[in-house]
Amino acid sequence: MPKQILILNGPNLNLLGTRQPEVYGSDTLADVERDCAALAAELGAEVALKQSNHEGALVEMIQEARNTADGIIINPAAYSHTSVAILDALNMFEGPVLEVHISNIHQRESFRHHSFVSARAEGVIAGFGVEGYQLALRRMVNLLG
Ligand code: CA2
Repeated sequence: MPKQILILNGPNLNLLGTRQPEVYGSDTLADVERDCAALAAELGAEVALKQSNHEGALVEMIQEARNTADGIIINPAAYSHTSVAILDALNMFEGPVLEVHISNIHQRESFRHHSFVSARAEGVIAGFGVEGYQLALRRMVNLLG
């Protein structure tokens, strides 16, 4: 049975590729989903990509993942910097968690330098553009063995 990997995205990432291309590039979330699905197939895994603008919905998706996913790759977007609820939900997930940021959050405003989720994540990728999702996916497949 192929390993199941959830790629979870937080608020405003549904608009990826439509604004601020100098910060986030021009790929859309649908492009990310297509590229990750293709890479997952090469690596013998399966991905499901989800996005929500709502903190509680993201918490519920993480809770559901306890029964449906072996690992989670998450870009919590702005909730990275504010959400103890998402951190708590991830702490109740037993598999590996990897955190992705498209931009280099450490090069930006100081309020973006801290992420609550990083305390839970096995690894963090920031500043590699949307390529970060693919790098995280390769790492996740290795972690899942
Ligand atoms: O760099 C990242 O991936 C972020 O998680 C993106 C968040 C930001 O709040 C974090 O500090 C860093 C913002 C997501 C906004 O998504 C859009 C991207 C392009 C166009 C419109 C929205």
